[in-house]
Amino acid sequence: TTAQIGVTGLAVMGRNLARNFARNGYTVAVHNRTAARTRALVEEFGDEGDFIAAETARDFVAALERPRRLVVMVKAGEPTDAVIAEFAPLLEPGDMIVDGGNAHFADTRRRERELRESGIHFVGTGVSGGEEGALHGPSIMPGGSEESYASLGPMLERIAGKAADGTPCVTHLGPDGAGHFVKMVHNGIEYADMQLIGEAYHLLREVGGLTPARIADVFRRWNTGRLDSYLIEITAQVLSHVDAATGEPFVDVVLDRAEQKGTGRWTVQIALDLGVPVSGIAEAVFARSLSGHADLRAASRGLAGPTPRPLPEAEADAFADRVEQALYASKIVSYTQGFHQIAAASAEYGWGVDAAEVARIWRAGCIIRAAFLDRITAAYEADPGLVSLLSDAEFAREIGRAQDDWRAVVSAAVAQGVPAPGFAAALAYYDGVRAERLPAALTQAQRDYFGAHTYRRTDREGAFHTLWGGDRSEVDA
Ligand code: NBP
Repeated sequence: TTAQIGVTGLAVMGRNLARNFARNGYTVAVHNRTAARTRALVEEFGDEGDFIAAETARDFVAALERPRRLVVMVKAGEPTDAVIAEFAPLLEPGDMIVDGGNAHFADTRRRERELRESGIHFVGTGVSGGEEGALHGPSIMPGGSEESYASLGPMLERIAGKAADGTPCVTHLGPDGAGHFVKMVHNGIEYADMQLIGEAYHLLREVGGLTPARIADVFRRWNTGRLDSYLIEITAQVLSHVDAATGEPFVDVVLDRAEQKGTGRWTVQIALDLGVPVSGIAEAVFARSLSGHADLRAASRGLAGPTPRPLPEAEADAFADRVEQALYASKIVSYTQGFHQIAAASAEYGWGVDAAEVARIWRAGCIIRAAFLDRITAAYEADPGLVSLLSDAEFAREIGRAQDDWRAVVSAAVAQGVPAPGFAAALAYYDGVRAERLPAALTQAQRDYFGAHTYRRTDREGAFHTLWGGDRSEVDA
């Protein structure tokens, strides 16, 4: 027998992805650098489907039907290059290497280019949803050639998560690094979503005066409305959990230092290179960073500031409603920024990424899955050339209705000394993009003053320079 697909790298993600393929009726060749993992998979889960265990790279490749489809699920970075170096010499033109790890899209572009010479399709593929998603149906974000998708697409559609309307959460996003880029921005948006939820919780607690259990109820209520999403749902679960050892709310016994693996940071680094303002994602990355600086925080703890005074009990519900508005409006801004970044990269690299499709495949299987994504798909389907999500009439109307409460919540945060960088940055972005005039005029004039960087005028074409050190007359630049 031959396998229709092979998976090498059988840690949590690869193992569950292999099981997912097998449970969907495919014969799956499995391989891992350390053969014990391969044997363990077949021993534990062999009855779930047809596996072919391969101990060597040669046996693994020999087990695959042609053209070969080989999924690599190893630690991103050097291990991926090591695995490619090991397998590429054993492959033939037309074969496909699917990298399902969290690779940097620039690495994916390089690997795709290098392998293209030997006729091997390198398919950088984002996989979201963690280990549960990998097993039960992840959101899958493949890049690579059209030809590779023609071969892989039907299999990926079988194993992908399914949205409420039954459509699989996978699509061909574009050539080379498009899939890994979209996965990276997905993770950046995930950082922003989590930060905004964190700020909502913090404000409900410090300003609203609510207990974690009461806040869990608020999130549960929100989850029945327009904020309906996986992250809101798990937030309610976490907030209602009580620590067995101490009897305290679980959230109070967890050390308040958030870690990160790097995709959020990449999103911001690349946004800086592309010149796209992703301030919400950036604030989320920096907020995690700040939380981790124990010495800085210890040294700053005595600094002056207001002590939050919780609102009277009778006002708590109304405050929670305002926080919902602030959270929703800020969330629209994060997605606006993330989709801007995808559009900018798509233009830069000629990917042709379809924004409506991106929102569509994030509706199930992944961490940011949310009812809200249907709305984004609808917005881009109605106008594929939409410059900004904020210019969609529906979103503009909703954010317009939210803005008074949004401002009130940011004001309360500032007045009471509760940090809300995500809410505040999102509001500043909103006010920035809608402003008739920005102080950038002054910035540009300063640049002309100290560096003769020139400026353009509002009243006529051309570039100009003022002789600041001389008679201050204006000259054509
Ligand atoms: P890890 O990222 O922990 O990687 C472990 C796997 O890499 C093992 O199979 C290991 O083999 C293999 N490996 C390493 Br390390 N170095 C190797 C080398 N030089 N040659 C061959 N194999 C090597 O596994 P994971 O958490 O399952 O994640 C797999 C990929 O999926 C990563 O890129 C990750 O970023 C991505 N991802 C993870 C999640 C998640 O929730 N965990 C979600 C989405 C994407 P060994 O057994 O011989 O040591």
